[in-house]
Amino acid sequence: MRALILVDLQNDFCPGGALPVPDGHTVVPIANRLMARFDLVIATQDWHPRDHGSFAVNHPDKQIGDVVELDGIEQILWPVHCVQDTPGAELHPQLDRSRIDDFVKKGTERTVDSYSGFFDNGRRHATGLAERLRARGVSDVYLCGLATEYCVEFTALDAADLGFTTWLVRDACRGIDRHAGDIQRAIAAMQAKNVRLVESSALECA
Ligand code: VGL
Ligand code: ZN
Repeated sequence: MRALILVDLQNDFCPGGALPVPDGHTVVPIANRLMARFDLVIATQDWHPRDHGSFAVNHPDKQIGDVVELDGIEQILWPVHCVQDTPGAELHPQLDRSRIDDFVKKGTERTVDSYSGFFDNGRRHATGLAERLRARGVSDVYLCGLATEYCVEFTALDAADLGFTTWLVRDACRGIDRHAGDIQRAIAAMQAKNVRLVESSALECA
């Protein structure tokens, strides 16, 4: 059984949003086509309280891009984004919600960030996604969405670690590349952990 996970296809990660991923919106039509090919589709949403510790504004004298320690974990400071119940946190309006079976909200705890759809960055709390996938008999997890080297990568590495056969739908992901090469490094890191690469075209004609 295969599941498609749509990672953070939210307004704030698309052009015009608070933390835009270059060309992030171009993933949406690909995701819409892919969903028809899967029995189970789950969408993750970054879902932060306004006082979240990953926001630079919540740290005096810190700037966006600075790195701090948050509850003992290294944390990049981001602009305010994906605040709960704001338009920026909504899924992209062109995403076909009717085909999404389930939603996972993450990053809800002020004191820790959660790039992965499975665990917070400290791996202290699980979201319940793994249990939901196992309950449905999922063996293979396919990932698409934003951003390649943060939430997609962390979700992929956890999926592989949890024993799912894990696939990155390469052309259905976009990254930030804060430092040139970040996206390529992320893809290599995923491959090193046995994450397989596939193109959406191969899934659409299968
Ligand atoms: C993300 C940075 C901060 C992501 C979320 O979805 O990749 N990146 N919060
Ligand atoms: Zn976030």
